[in-house]
Amino acid sequence: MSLRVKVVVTGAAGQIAYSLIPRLVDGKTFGNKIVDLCLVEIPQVVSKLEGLVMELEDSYFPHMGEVTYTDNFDEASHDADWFLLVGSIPRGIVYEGKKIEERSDLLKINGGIFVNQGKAIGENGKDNAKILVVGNPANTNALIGKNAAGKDSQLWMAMTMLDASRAKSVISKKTSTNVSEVKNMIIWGNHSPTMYPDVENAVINGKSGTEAINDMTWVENAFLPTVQQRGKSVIDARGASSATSAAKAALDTIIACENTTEAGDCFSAAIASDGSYGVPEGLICGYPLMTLEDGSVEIKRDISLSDFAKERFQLSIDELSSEREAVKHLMK
Ligand code: NAX
Repeated sequence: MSLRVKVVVTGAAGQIAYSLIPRLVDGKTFGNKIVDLCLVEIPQVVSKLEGLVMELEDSYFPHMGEVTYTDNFDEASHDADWFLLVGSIPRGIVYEGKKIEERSDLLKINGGIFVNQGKAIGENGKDNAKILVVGNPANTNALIGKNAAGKDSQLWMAMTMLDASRAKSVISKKTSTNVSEVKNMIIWGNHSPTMYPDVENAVINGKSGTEAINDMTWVENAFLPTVQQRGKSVIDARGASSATSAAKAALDTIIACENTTEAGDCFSAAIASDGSYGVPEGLICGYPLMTLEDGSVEIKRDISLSDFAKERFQLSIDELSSEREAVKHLMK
């Protein structure tokens, strides 16, 4: 096993990155490996990264290797093991004279970015590189990037771990259980308000979610809207989108991929469908995943879905299909 790992982070001057980057080199996320960081930003703000690098140097991180920063993604991508694609143009900003409010506008602008980044990752990244897309619309950005990369040995994921952690927190409060006792938490579908967080298949203190909660009215009227709208609630309360929790979720996704998944558990991320659970092939869809002993990441295939779950999941699959349709001109 390599004792060094190279991690590329885009959006490195943004608010998620400020919580994320120090914890990549703290000796916990990648264990004992030395972590080389390559931080990427757009030309307008790349110089700010000098300050972040100074802070990293001043922080006493024995596991930190070489740290570089650039506005040239191609250059950054060489021989990288992990790509954390956090950078994207957020909703609400004015871009080329237009306020970006619609998901369709976000798809257009960010889609173009992910074509170029995907190509560079396919050409220059390690053959077994793992790519975690955080920047929204995460699933469809990952779809575009994976398509442009054209290398099946690389694992493209869109982040749904934050949604899973939010769901665990709501369940733990409802059942007066510690969050660590909520396992097998699956987010099906898109990282958007159509996602389906699956209480029925969660395992709570060793009991099935259906048995431990036994209150579908609460699931439908309280749990689902709370989790699906949590991103908006944080924005309303904080005046900015989730940052420290999103960073923690990205770290938890890396840790889940770097370590074998315990029996009876799974982790949440969206990966390319192979047709499992009736999802059209190729869509980047939220699934229950497991990391096997050989380090490969697989979809957990023995989950059964109730009619209620299937109906909700289908709404999210339909949304992913329509997003794919909207970006088909960006796919080769
Ligand atoms: P910020 O606006 O603070 O930072 C984004 C940074 O990305 C900016 O510094 C910007 O200059 C940079 N950037 C833009 N285009 C770039 C490019 N082509 N290459 C490199 N850098 C580029 O946003 P932040 O709060 O950090 O959020 C980043 C993204 O995460 C947003 O798209 C946001 O919507 C998304 N989120 C995704 C979540 C998830 O669970 N998947 C949850 C949190 C968050 O909402």
